[in-house]
Formats: sequence, structure tokens, C-alpha cells
Amino acid sequence: MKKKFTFLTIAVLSSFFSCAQPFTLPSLPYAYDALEPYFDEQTMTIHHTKHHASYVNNLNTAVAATIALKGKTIEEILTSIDKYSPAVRNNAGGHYNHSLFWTLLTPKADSLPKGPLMNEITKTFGSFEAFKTQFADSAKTRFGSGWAWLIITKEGKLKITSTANQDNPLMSVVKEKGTPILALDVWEHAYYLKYQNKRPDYITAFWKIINWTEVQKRYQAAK
Ligand code: MN3
Repeated sequence: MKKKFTFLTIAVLSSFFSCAQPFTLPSLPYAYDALEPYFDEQTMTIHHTKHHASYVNNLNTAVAATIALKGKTIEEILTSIDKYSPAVRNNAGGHYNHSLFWTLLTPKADSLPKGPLMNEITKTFGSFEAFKTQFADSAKTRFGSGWAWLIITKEGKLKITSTANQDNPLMSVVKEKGTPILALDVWEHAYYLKYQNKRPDYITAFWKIINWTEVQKRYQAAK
């Protein structure tokens, strides 16, 4: 009886582990329509259940086919991304960037950051308005698809950057590296249904739904 139980346990566990996918699509921390009227329900639904989901699926497929990727965390993959294929770069980036992006949005947004982060933004950029302008310019001028970032450099300084495609500031291949604490997706799939060609209007809407509590938390953790 005991032997049979052990055998069964091993069989169940091994089938579980052989099917288990290393990366999974995280749930959104709010409903698909919660960010209306700034980010619309249809865009949020497609963005999460189709775009983000396919980065996760493609990343899992790439991991299954690459021995060197087995057991690696997303951060470990990104910081040595130069060792892997373009498929890993695009999909590991896509998964990390979107997982972060969702947590930086909220229907209950404060209009301004508070405390040490606000002080540091003012010190670095002159004023919150100046920071906003510089971040928005970075998002507007990213040609084609990509992301705008607020990062903390290894010297502990705030810096605004942007990257192409699904690259991000953790990747070994990007010029301006750091820990991202704020991110904006400027791929057309993020705004086209509601804003069409008007990327600046989408960027204006973004300021209304930033989760500054989360940005502040990431700032404190990275310092
Ligand atoms: Mn996207």
C-alpha cells in the first residue's frame, strides 16, 4: 500500500513538473475597465490577455528549448540577455516590462509623488513639471515601438531614458542601465484603439493613473 502511494506521488509530481511553465501571466491588480476613461477597457483587455500573454507563452517556449535558461529568474535572463536569441530578448523583455507596467497604474491615483521620491525628482529635474516634460518628451520621441523609463542608475541617481522594442534598462545590451521605477509602453498596441495616431494624448492620460505609492516603493527598494 505504502509503495503504491509513493509511486503514485512520484508520477503525479513528475507530470506536474514536466508541464509546469516557468513564467505565468500575472493578473491585473484592477478590473479591465478600472482605468477608464484614460486607458479604455478594450485596449486593456487585449493588451493583457493577448499581447502580454503571448510574450509569456513565447518566453516559455524559448526556455523549454534552451538548456542554459532552465531555472533562471527573469532578472537573471535580462542582465545576461546578450547570451540569448532575439526571441528570448523580445519575450523576456515583453514579460518583464508589462508585469511592471500594470503595477504602476491605478484607478486611485495621487496626482503627485510624495516624500523622498518627490524631493529627489525636484532636486534632479528642477521641478515636478520639468520632470513631466522631460519624461513625456522621451515617450513622444521614441521612434516606432518602445518604452520610456525613469530609472535609478548604479550611482543612485534618477534618470529618464527610453528603449526600443521590448528592451529595458536591466538588459546587458542597452546603453543606459539602471533599475526601472516608472515605465510607459509607447507601442501603438497600447493606445491606438482610443488615441489612434495621437501618442501625446495617451501620454497626457498616463499622468492621471500613475500609482505613485508603487513608484515610491520601488525607489526606496532600489536606493
Ligand atoms: Mn505593450
